[in-house]
Amino acid sequence: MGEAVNTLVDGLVISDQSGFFNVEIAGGQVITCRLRGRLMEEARSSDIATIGDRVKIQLLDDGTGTIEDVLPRTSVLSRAVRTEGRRGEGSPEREQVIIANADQALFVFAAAQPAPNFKMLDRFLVAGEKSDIGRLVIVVNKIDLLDEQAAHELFATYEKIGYQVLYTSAREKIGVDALRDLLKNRLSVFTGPSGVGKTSLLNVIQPGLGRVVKEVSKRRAEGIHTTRDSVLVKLDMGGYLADTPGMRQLALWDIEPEELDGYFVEIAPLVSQCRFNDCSHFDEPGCAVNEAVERGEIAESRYLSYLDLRIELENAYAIS
Ligand SMILES: Nc1nc2c(ncn2[C@@H]2O[C@H](COP(=O)(O)OP(=O)(O)OP(=O)(O)O)[C@@H](O)[C@H]2O)c(=O)[nH]1
Ligand SMILES: [Mg+2]
Ligand SMILES: [Zn+2]
Repeated sequence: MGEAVNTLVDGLVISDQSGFFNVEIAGGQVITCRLRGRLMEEARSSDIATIGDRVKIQLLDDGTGTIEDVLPRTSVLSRAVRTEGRRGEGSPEREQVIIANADQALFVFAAAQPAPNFKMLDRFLVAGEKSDIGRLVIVVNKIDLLDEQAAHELFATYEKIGYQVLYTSAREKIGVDALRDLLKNRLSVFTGPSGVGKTSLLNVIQPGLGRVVKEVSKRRAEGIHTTRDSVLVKLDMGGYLADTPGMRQLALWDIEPEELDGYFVEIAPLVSQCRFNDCSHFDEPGCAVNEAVERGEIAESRYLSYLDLRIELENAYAIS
């Protein structure tokens, strides 16, 4: 450990790996830091500092630093993960922050190989709506594998409810300019299942990075989790883009069953029209959501996602 130089420097966390944080400071220099002891204690139950965090660091004379302070976050995209901790100690779940302070989240799915899992997409959208991130975009990659019409039909439900859907191919370089326009000068994150082409898209947007991608295994089209650690990449054109490891599961964090309807953008505006103000939209009489589903104004698949998640949250609530 070096001696402290007594001034705090502002920085941005660009990677975090088992307790070591790479922090970019003014001028682009990257300093490897550890958390100050007091923060380390807090870090047991949540990611106290993670990619996207604005921090104050103390520079040490050996070229490393310590994170002294983490500034309040403007947005937090997170999920619940099981703690590996000892039984009977603490909570069975902890918050895993996917990214802090993002201006924009891009949920990347493949048009095919692997086929899109819409239940999973609906989970990401709920987490996104909860996160306070200003803009959520759905990226449909690998459109070279499907004809355009078919790809658009697959995601029509999401365009209809107002989400921006971008169709891309990292392989054929389709949609890359539109993607660059979106990413320029913003702090964005790529997240989604494994093997959909997140890293491939990043490599196309910023050639020369050489981030590793691997073939999706033929037998199990779900992919093999090539990217293991999240990293926030500084884009030459301006802005930052986080490449994150593909997710097999996304458990919702810190969402009460009663607030779930607010995170389904097409359900939220109807809630005040239900007869009962605590309507769960299962089968209560006078439910405006049910009526909209029956009239075909709300997609059945989205309503079923709502019901599944609501049951999941009620169950989680009952045991905690
Ligand atoms: N046909 C086609 N294949 C693609 C495209 N983009 C990526 N791939 C292939 O899909 C596989 C997975 O790509 P990755 O970029 O590693 O996917 P990822 O989403 O980063 O996966 P994880 O890091 O595991 O989360 C690789 O074999 C890529 O070559 C595309 O647009 N079209
Ligand atoms: Mg990857
Ligand atoms: Zn209702």
